[in-house]
Amino acid sequence: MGAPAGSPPDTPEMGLAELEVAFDRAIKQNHIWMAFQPIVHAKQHALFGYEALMRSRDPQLTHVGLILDAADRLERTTQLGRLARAQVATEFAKASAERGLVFVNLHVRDLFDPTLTSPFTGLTRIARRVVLEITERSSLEGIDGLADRVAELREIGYAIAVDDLGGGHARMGHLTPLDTDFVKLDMSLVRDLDSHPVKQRLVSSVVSLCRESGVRVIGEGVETKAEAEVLTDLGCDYLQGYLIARPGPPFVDPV
Ligand code: G
Ligand code: MN
Repeated sequence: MGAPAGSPPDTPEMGLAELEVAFDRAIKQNHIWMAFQPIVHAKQHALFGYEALMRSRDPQLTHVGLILDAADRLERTTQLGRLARAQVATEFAKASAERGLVFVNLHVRDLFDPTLTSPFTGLTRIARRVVLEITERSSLEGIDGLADRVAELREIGYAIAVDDLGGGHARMGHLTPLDTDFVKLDMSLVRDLDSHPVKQRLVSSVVSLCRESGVRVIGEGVETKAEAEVLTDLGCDYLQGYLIARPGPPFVDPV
């Protein structure tokens, strides 16, 4: 049997049974880990927080895309999301307050996962230091109970970010139906921003719309000084990207 159409070319052509063995091993042997990438204030470059990003050191499911595909095919994305959030909570519970906030990616289908609001999970306990990033790539429109659920999450202390704004299928005219604290500009908008007047105008209108409603803007995937400077001049609040630092292993705080 072949890989499903549209899969990345390096998807191993594994049947479900074989894939399940590989996926279980990756989880049991701690081959899935969380990297952290700093987010800094645009003007002073002082640390504001980190985005937690899933990584793989599995010999077979060698990168995070393969892990996510496997979880999808095996219908175990909920389990994978819970594992990632538990790992983030463990790392961040040990981190000093100077580490700031931790931004955690949340798939829309995990928005209603009861572990997010259960008082017994690690992430809930540190909710006041957590920003849940919900991607704008999959449509947020027409999800029943979305506004109530977001209100419930914020009540517990989580902040909310709309991720990847302006990337993929997102419709810019339609900012977002979410009541949000942060907006993360997709890196396709950030790339070569200094030489693209149209992108500059888009970023500038997103920034002013956000300002009006007290939403803070993060530029993602910043790779050059010129991109960082233009973002800062256009009023973007925070920066993240290889220019500042690549995602790295969990930090160790001196005790
Ligand atoms: O979908 P989301 O925006 O959460 O994805 C972030 C991804 O972008 C991560 O996989 C991260 O490793 C990657 N990334 C972070 N900074 C940069 C960057 O400056 N350039 C590029 N090309 N990718 C980046
Ligand atoms: Mn993200």
